[in-house]
Amino acid sequence: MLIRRPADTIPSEITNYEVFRRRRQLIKGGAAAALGLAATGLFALTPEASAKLKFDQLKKSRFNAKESLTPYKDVTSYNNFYEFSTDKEGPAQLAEDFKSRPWSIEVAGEIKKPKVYDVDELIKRFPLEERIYRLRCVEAWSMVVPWVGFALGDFIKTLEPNSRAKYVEFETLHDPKRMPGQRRGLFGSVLDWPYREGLRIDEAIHPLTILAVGVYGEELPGQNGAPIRLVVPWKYGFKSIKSIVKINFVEQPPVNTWQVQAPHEYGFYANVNPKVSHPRWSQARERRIGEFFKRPTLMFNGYAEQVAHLYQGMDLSKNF
Ligand SMILES: Nc1nc2c(c(=O)[nH]1)N[C@H]1C(S)=C(S)[C@@H](COP(=O)(O)O)O[C@H]1N2
Ligand SMILES: [Mo]
Repeated sequence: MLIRRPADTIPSEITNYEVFRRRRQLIKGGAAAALGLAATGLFALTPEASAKLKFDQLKKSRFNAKESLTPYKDVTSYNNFYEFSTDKEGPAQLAEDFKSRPWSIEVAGEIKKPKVYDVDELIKRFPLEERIYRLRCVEAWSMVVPWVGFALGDFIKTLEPNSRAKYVEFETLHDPKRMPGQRRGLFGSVLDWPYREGLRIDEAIHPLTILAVGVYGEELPGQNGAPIRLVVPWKYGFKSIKSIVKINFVEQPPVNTWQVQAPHEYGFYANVNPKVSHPRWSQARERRIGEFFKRPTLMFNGYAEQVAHLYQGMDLSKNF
């Protein structure tokens, strides 16, 4: 398979991610001041040592949405993350102390060299970009989020998928000790864990599809899917799986968690489509968080120009 590097990625560019990591370890360990390292000028310590670490030198993307950003407060306190809680405010509270290091990601299946990656080893290989995307939840609310991440396609290219790699399957961490929403309750489990998602390989390598590691220039908070999550902006939010531990290249279409849960309501494609209603509500309009009046939902969430060709000839009401 021939996978070309998207035109907006400059290969010579390297991230300052290693500097970032070193700084993070020092701050987290509280060692910087004690060792007097701040004076070396290698890094700058923020006054609040507990603050999230910041990425800098981010590349701007040609895909950035030109709309007002949803405030940081809303992006990080109005969440869907059933591993922690089924209400919107729960994840921010319950994921506050979520430990996202050390973290490994198993990459397996129809590729040349299956391998287990340390998340930081992975992140430092790619130039990080800011990607300002609309996020449209299937529940008919939306946000505009400035993610930090890199194109999934750039990573996939290095893995050398073979001709049987037709789909990519993703899995979230399954660890009920760290994710209270995964513990069994009186009525059993909320979802069939681990949370799973999948993309067709051409969707996975599309330049809009990213692995996000940050938001608002800072590392991802637990509730947004630390340390690494998928973002597919033309699909309903549930496709953008959080806290990924496994990426698997397969020949057969994978089943995703919400499809298993309610097959007549949630399909594999989940492309944002104002003309195809959810069985229980219309998808024609949405509530942008922070706005009073509803706004019309755009075909493919406003990314039709970039992605419509992927679905040419398909009946999108059947392939919902
Ligand atoms: N593992 C996992 N990933 C998930 C979810 C989840 O419950 N578990 N919720 C999804 C849904 S429905 C949405 S709308 C987005 C929300 O992402 P955000 O909370 O970062 O805005 O995450 C998606 N990814
Ligand atoms: Mo969602």
